[in-house]
Amino acid sequence: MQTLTKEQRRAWDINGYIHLRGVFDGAEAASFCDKVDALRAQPGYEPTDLPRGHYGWVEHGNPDTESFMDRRDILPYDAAFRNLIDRPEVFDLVVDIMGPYLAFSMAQAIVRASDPEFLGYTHTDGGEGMRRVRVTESSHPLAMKALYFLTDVLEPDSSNFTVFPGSHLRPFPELDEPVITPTTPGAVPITGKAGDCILFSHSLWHGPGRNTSGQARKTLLYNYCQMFVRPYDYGLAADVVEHCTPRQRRLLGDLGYDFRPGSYVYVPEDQVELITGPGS
Ligand SMILES: O=C(O)CCC(=O)C(=O)O
Repeated sequence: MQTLTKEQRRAWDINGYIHLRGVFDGAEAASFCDKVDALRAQPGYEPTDLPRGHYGWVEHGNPDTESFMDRRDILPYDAAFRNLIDRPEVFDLVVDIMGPYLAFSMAQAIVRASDPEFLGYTHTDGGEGMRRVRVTESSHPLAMKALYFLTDVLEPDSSNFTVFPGSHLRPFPELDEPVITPTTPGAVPITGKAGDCILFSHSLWHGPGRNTSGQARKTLLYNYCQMFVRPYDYGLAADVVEHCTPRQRRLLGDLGYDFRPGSYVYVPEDQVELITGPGS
């Protein structure tokens, strides 16, 4: 398997994120864009009037492909979404960062519309509990994401994915302190091309910035966690498992045997071989 270069490892350790360029070529990025647009005609999980962080079932999304969309649990919709979970160029690096005892925990497609009213927001991943957990520099993270740009983000104010480098390792303002926003000093609005991928730690403060560019930003987000962490899309991917390779099945929680006490905390004997093997 590939491993991080020295520069990538340094970027991960110090900044909490890595920018991979050209993971998809233009044609593949456009093809993923079409697949994301096609989700709108189908039922699925989107933010509804449920409390923050929860998703409700909708019969279809807004058909305007430039309007906001946040669709979760997207693996069942297309083999290309499924196969992205362990595509070697990125997955190898995820394994180098996370170690082999990992699971796939969330697949999401987001469209950030051009909308002067939306000012963006900044957060860590994993809800209220994980916000208060910061592992050390030399530790594997609890969770991380691969964010794929499907459209170019070449200028500021294009709903740039905005990060606070190094914030994954230090105390950062929490609930009782001023709210961190994409314009707080220290924010870095990332620019990149369709097909780039950003790997980032769950504890990095990050989020979308405002978008007055006239064009929506379209993104895929794939989340990985340590196997003992409960996945976001828990149980929802069961119907895709039958189409998956053994490695993909394992990443989606299929241990090869029924759940027994100790499962997921202690892993199957073939875990390392399966995760680091050829994958097919
Ligand atoms: O890309 C976005 O707009 C939001 C991404 C994000 O904040 C997240 O994945 O938690």
